[in-house]
Amino acid sequence: MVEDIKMFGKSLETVEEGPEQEAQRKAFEDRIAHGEKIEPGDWMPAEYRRQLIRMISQHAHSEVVGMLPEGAWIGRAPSLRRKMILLAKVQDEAGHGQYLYHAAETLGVSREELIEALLAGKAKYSSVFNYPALNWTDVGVIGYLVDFAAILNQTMLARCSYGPYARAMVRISAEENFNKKQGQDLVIRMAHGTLGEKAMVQDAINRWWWPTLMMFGPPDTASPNSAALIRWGIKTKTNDELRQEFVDKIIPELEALGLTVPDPGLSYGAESGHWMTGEINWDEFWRVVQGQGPCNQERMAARRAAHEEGRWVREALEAYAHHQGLG
Ligand code: FAQ
Repeated sequence: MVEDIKMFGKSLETVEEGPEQEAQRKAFEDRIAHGEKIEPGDWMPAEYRRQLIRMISQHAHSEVVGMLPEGAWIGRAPSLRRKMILLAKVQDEAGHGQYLYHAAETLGVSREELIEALLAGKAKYSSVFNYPALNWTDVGVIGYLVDFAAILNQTMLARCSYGPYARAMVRISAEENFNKKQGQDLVIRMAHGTLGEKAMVQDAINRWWWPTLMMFGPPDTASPNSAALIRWGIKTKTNDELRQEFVDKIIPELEALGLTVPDPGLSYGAESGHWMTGEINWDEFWRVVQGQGPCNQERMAARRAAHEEGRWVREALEAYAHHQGLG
């Protein structure tokens, strides 16, 4: 069997699988089955490497693009305290992008290639960040719903079989928990505020509910990558399992605040103990993933502009490194 990984314009690895590779693959899978972490210099199947680069780079891009909807509100935060909290959160997201690009680099791909793929529209980032943050309340709802969804996913990934990704996730999840708390705090205050404030927070939940559910990815029946990811211990839960966990946790919390979700089909299964949602609009999800969401163009334009504006900094750093004999 020939595995030829073509990604970011170059071939990372070409492996002819004979008896020797078969034995390597078996030893590799045994290590994963025994809960050992795979580390950068270790032998790994080309497809394992490809899946990790795909997923970690998408994750990194999501953190960086994810700074945009909330970042737009830093200048309009209603108090100094709220401004400081939001600044710290957005800065955390930049840091998460950094950890993740580093983790991807351990797999033999450069940060420049990854960013180039994003800017060329070849790499994905989370669909949820292609929706607009229309008012201040959205900042709270993004923190509460989107960060909560991200935490559930990242807590699972902290147990993933690839060491650098798992370790990045431990740190990111801890920071993300604080980020969620700022959102939850804002939502609780608004829900207990004036009628106008409560209406605003309900409106924001109505707009972010479905995009948050879509964040977990397509249903298991339409998820081509899940089988390989689960087989190799990269993901340990499926998209639908994590989505269900989120719904079961968040609905009672929202109910306790007197808030609802915009889903007439929502029901509680007394026997299963699970909240069942109505049908998710997967056509909308795929449209957004394919670049036709409300803000895809705006997000990419912002990233391209930031990349251009930062060019002189990168060039200056390179020139300095060269001058010091480091480049
Ligand atoms: N958006 O076969 P599957 C955050 C693509 S971080 C766009 O099921 P997989 C922090 C998928 O890539 C949020 N595309 O894929 C924050 C694949 O396309 P490909 C990001 C999506 O990998 C909070 C195709 O569909 N988190 O929020 C999406 O098994 C607040 C088929 O899908 C991560 O990236 C989507 N939602 O499962 C920042 C976590 N879903 O690559 C600021 C790591 C799927 O074959 C503010 N990633 N696709 O061309 C994962 O856990 C997984 O990759 C999934 C998707 C669960 C996202």
